[in-house]
Amino acid sequence: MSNDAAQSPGRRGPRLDRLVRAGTAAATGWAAAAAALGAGELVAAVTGPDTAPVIAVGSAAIDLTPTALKEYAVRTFGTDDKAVLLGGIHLTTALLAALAGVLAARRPLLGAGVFAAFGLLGTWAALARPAADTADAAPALVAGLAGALTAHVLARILRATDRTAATRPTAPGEAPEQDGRSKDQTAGPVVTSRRAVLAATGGTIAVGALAGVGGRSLSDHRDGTGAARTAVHIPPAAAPLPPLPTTVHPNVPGLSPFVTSTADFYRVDTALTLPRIDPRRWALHIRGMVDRPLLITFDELLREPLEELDHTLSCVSNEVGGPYVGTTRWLGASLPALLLRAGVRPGADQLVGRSQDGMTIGTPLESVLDGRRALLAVAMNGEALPVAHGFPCRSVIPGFYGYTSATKWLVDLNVTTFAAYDPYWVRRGWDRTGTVRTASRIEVPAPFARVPAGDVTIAGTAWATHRGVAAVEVRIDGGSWQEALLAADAGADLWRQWSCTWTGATPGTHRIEARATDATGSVQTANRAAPYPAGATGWHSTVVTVT
Ligand SMILES: Nc1nc2c(c(=O)[nH]1)N[C@H]1C(S)=C(S)[C@@H](COP(=O)(O)O)O[C@H]1N2
Ligand SMILES: [Mo]
Repeated sequence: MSNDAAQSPGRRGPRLDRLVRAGTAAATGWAAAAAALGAGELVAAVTGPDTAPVIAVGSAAIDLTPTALKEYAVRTFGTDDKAVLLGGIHLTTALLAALAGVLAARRPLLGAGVFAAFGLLGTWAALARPAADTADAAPALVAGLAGALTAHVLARILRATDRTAATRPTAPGEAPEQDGRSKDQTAGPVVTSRRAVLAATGGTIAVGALAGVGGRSLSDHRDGTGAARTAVHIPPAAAPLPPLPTTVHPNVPGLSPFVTSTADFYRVDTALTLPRIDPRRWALHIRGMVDRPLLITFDELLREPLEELDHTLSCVSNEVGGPYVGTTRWLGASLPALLLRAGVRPGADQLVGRSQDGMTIGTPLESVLDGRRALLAVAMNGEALPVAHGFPCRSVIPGFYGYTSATKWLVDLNVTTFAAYDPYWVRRGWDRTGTVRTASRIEVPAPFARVPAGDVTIAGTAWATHRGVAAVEVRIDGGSWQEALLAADAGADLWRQWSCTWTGATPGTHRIEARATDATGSVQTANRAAPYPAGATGWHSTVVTVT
């Protein structure tokens, strides 16, 4: 090597040069990832949005996540848990893609291999979905191929540039012409080809992003669920319920409304992309231990006499005092009536609902058939179910948490036994019955509120779904219990709101506690238990400052 070559392009050159080169290599990795994800989205426009590689991997991650971590995620991120998961997957992808790019710059085949391997991982994830078919493998396979190819090509361009940079100054014949006195001239062609690499990289990223966005909007466009939902005409109930009396709600500012608006209704599920179901193609199987298996289309379901049910749905993952609970007027066909028509055979003790995306939810059959009103619901609050809440049909069975009763996007009902089948959450260690535990929540004053001394209004909501709430008591700073005033009782399947006056509140920090008694006479336990495995227990408490 000539002296010029060793020195060029300057003393701190080699290190800076290596850094720039690594950065460029990392960028080629990102370009390959963009190409891969873009290609995956394009193919997913045909095979369905939930088969796109990131979504498929995310869904597999949700199913594989240990229960403790899932609980932590729900507790920490609430309804944002999915956004956090997707963010994490994208960040990990970006890091790994950068590493793969750097690797590819040394060994193009190895770098390409990393993308191929991730393509296979995505393929496995897509096929591992409970409702997967073979075509679902396509997006990740194509993504892996696109990523590997792009990584390989870009790495070779990068290496070609390196060779130009390394060889040009040492070429004996060229050195005087190219080099002359100026090092800038040496750098000239090198910089130009670096630019070529960057242009190729940037171009690929742009094309990948375009393909991704295009693929997404294509699948949104292809999906007619929104229009189909708007077109659905839900008939009225055969015997409509009277409106709820206004006396169910104590008129206390800050207290949640008695009926939860659909927009405010909590959403909990494992679906990274919402299942899109065309009601014209939807049908529900009722099968298993029955004399006459049924297959019911959506039109047939709507021709059943529809019933209304005022009901408070709650989630087993709700912490004491938490937000995952809501009250709505459901409308749907009678679930017990359809089960009787199918003819349940003796010995069956579990009813397992399965959703279009493969979720399974099991309910004690005896409870479904004990005379309580239970629905195959098609509407809430007077409108067709929103897609997020199970359109076109979900089950609603009072008395149980959502995870053992309220299958959204329901397509199959299997009459079976507890011995024969463990549904999704039971396989993860959750209680197989999922009876709603008695709960009371202090809503007014808000936690850490500052309130003026004197008489302070306390109000909240209590529920013991299907048993009903008989009493709520409140105490201050561990003193004696004071009975709260219960608002009107609208039925055992509904929560009950309450209020009371704390007279003579004195300045300082105080703790308010509340406990409910259900209609069986059982007082809510003080023992604090976490949601896992059968629902949180313990009294809700709020700390306020009286000024
Ligand atoms: N298909 C499907 N149905 C599901 C779930 C789910 O993950 N997938 N989650 C269940 C749980 S845990 C609850 S609490 C309720 C929540 O219903 P919502 O989102 O309409 O409030 O849906 C239940 N039904
Ligand atoms: Mo839940």
